[in-house]
Parts: sequence; structure tokens; C-alpha cells
Amino acid sequence: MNRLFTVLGLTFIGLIAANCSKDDGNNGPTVVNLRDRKEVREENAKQIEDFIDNNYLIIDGDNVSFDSLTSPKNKDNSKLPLRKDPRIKIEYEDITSDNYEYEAYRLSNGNTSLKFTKPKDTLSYKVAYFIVPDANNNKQLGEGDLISTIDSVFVKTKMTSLKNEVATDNGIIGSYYSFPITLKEFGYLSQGGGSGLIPEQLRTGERQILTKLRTATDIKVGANGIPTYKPGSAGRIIAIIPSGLGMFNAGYGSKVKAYHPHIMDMTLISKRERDHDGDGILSKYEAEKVMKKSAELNRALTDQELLDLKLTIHDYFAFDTDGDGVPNFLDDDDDGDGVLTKTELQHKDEGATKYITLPYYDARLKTCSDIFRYLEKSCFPDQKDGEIIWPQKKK
Ligand SMILES: [Ca+2]
Ligand SMILES: [Ca+2]
Ligand SMILES: [Ca+2]
Repeated sequence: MNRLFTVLGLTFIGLIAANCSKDDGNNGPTVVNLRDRKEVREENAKQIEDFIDNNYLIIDGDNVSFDSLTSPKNKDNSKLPLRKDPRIKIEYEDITSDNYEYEAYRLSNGNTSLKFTKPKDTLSYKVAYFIVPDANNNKQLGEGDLISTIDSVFVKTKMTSLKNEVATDNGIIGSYYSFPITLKEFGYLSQGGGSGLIPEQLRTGERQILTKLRTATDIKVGANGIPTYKPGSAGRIIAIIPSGLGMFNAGYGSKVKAYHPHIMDMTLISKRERDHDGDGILSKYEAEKVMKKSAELNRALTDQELLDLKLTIHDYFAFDTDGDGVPNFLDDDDDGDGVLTKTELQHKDEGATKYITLPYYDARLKTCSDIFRYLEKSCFPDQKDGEIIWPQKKK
């Protein structure tokens, strides 16, 4: 014991010495503290309001851009600031960060899952946005499907700075975005797999404001994975994202400075519903409010009903039935009983020869009690000659 303390003591002294020398000399790495998020938020809010009052909108076919009212092109003072432009309506949405950090985690069955830690930033930010009008002055809300915050999406994006400089433009083809990555994609990542297999991620503010839109219609995915669609049917939004919901201290290239808001022009083409954990239940349904409501109705919820529940990504991360730190939509064994949810959904009627997969809300899954068996740890099947045998419900 004594010896251990000695060793620890020495290490501790060593650390103090190292710290002192850093203070004395100027050649050690400089530690820059992150700026206070609240302070940056107030600063950004003012910058965003200034932008809306001092810039005008240019719509040139599909190309939408901004310019300063002090630009030589506005010599005659004929341009209207964004706030007064009758073609658009600036609206505001309160959004909190949902940037969950994750780390790999080994499940009891030997599989790898992801463990999430809650976002440290709990501030609510105001995001200014408008729906982009088309040539006939109709708002392009999108004519296809609604999306949830955890659907993967195909989006055309263009990012500009508050000085109207283009930081990055992916507006011709678009890109496939996903949040969070699925367990399968995580597998590619941990094997050092090609980046082409792992979708990009939109930033938290972008992804959340995107749910204002619908997708396009007549979507056909080409052999190259790029969707085509009916022209004019996609939703398009431009949002000014405070840095707390964007890149914060990182900025983007040389155009978007650290701690500055950025402008994101997004055209939503298509969505892909995900089953992140591959358990047979679409991720969009793996939230507590959804499970409760569909148990009442004895059917899956429609996309409109899902939207009416005003779910955020927090609803998905907070639903962790077995409390192992892995939310249900990323957990392939939701109740932690060692039997995969996928297996617990298997059902065979008496006399039938084949198993079928029951939908997650099916009343026949209330095997042991009023709780669905895949969410009840104590409800556990037997296996006999390859058959799954469930206990009988106590009357
Ligand atoms: Ca799932
Ligand atoms: Ca699950
Ligand atoms: Ca289970």
C-alpha cells in the first residue's frame, strides 16, 4: 500500500512541475478556452437580426443568393431588406442542440452498440428561416412525404456566410445525410471502411429545421444512388443557424468564422426511413410516446400523427427501456433479457408451420402482462426443438 502511494505521489508532483514549466516558458501549447455559449448566442442573435435588416434577396431561377443593401447594385436604393420582402416571410423556431456524443459499447451478446452521452449545451436558440418561393411565388414546402428527425435524407445544400460568401455548395447533385449513423454503418467505420459507406451528417440546427419541409415526388433512385424527382416538387428552406447549433468554435473553411452564424440553403429531395439497430422496428417508432399511442390505437402511427407528437431527437435518446445507456432505437435487445427484439417479435399461430414477424404494437405481444414482451425483461421465452415457447399469461 505504502509503495503505491509513493508512486502516485511522485506522479502527482511530476504533473505539477510540468504545469509550472508551461506557465514559465512561452513554448508550450496554448490552451484556448471555449467561449461562453450564452454570450455567443446573444452575439449571434444580433448578427442574425442585422443580416435580415441589411441584406436583400436575389432569385435567379433556381439560384438564390443575398447581397448587402450597401452594394453598388443597389445604388438606386430599390431593394428591400429581407424582413420587408413580400415574397418571403421570416419566421423563427426555438431549437435546442441534439448533438449527442457516442462511443462504442459491447453488448452482453457480444455485439457492438453505441452509447450516447447527453448534449452539454442545453440552451434554446432562435433559428430564423423562410421557405423559398418558386418562380410563381409559391412557397416550396415540398409535395412528398413528411420526415422525422431520424430519417436519413437526400438534400442539396449551399452554405454561405453573413458576408454572402459561399462556404460550400452541394446544390447541383446533393448528398445523403444520416443521423445518427446506424449500427451497420458504425461497423464500417470501426473497420476503417470507405467513407462512401458512411453518410455525412447535417449539423443539429440544420437537421431540425429541415422537418419543416416535405420531400419531392416521383422519386427514382438511379444506379449511382442519386435520386431524380419531379421538378419543383421538392421542399426548399433557407435558415440562418446560430453557431451554437452549427460549427460553434470550428467555423467552416475560411468563409464562416468561428463563433459566427452561417446561412444554409437546403432542398429536401427524399428520405430513407431507418431501422438503426436492425431489430425489425423502424427507428421513427422507437420513442415512448409513439409506442404508447400506437398501443392504444392498435396500429402504426401515420407520419402526420408522428409529427403531431412534436417528437425531437431527445424523445428517441430518452427511451431506454433496460437503462443500459443505449436508447431503444439503437438497441437490438430493448429489454436487456438477452433475447433479441427481432426474435421476440416472431410469432407462430397454433398449427401454423411458419413464423411471422408481428408489428411492434400487436396485442399478441402482450404475452406475460400488459407490457409488450420485447420491452419486459422478466418475460422470457423457452426454446425447445428450435421452437420459441412463451409463458402463458397469468389470468
Ligand atoms: Ca429499430
Ligand atoms: Ca430497438
Ligand atoms: Ca429482448
